[in-house]
Amino acid sequence: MENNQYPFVNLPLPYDYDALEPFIDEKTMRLHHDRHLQTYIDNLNKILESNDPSLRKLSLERLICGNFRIPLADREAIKNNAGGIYNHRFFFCGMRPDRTRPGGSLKKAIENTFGSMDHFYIAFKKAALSVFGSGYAWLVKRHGDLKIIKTVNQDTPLCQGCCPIITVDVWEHAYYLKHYNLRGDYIEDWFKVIDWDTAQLNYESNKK
Ligand code: MN3
Repeated sequence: MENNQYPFVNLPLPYDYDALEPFIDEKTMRLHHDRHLQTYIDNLNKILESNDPSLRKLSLERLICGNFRIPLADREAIKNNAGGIYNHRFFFCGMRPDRTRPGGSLKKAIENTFGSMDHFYIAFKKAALSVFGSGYAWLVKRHGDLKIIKTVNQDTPLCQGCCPIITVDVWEHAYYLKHYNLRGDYIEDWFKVIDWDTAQLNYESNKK
């Protein structure tokens, strides 16, 4: 991942703000990327600036999963803000406007694990709907097996030995302007902008 160390910067989206219309609206994408993600970046930089300089050499993953050099008092804030950066980048880069289709070894693995693509979508939607409060639903690979998991707030699957493949942000700020309280409708729309090519690369690169 680019820009994996202090100073963290807000990398531009790999598509225009309005590119995911009509599924994800432009205003949501602007606020989500330019304000929500920016805040995590600013907060993390600020915490690192006021800490031991050696922390500035740690990768985003190390900051999330912990390191003996991180002072106890800052551990939670560092984990949350670094997680906010990691999760948002992963989520934004996992979508694209020109519709891709599941294929290759990932599609086969999904069909083997869940029975069919349709069964996978049903199970994924159910998991994403059942995230209580704010968090994410993920398709991950763990010990070679595919699994759908949920994380709360800005926790990530990284420290649980999981390799993330796709994720959906189900914090209300990700959908409220367009879908109001209808998280299920948002998830259905998000299905249409999943970047399955990137998902396949994630699946292959994480192969153990
Ligand atoms: Mn978000």
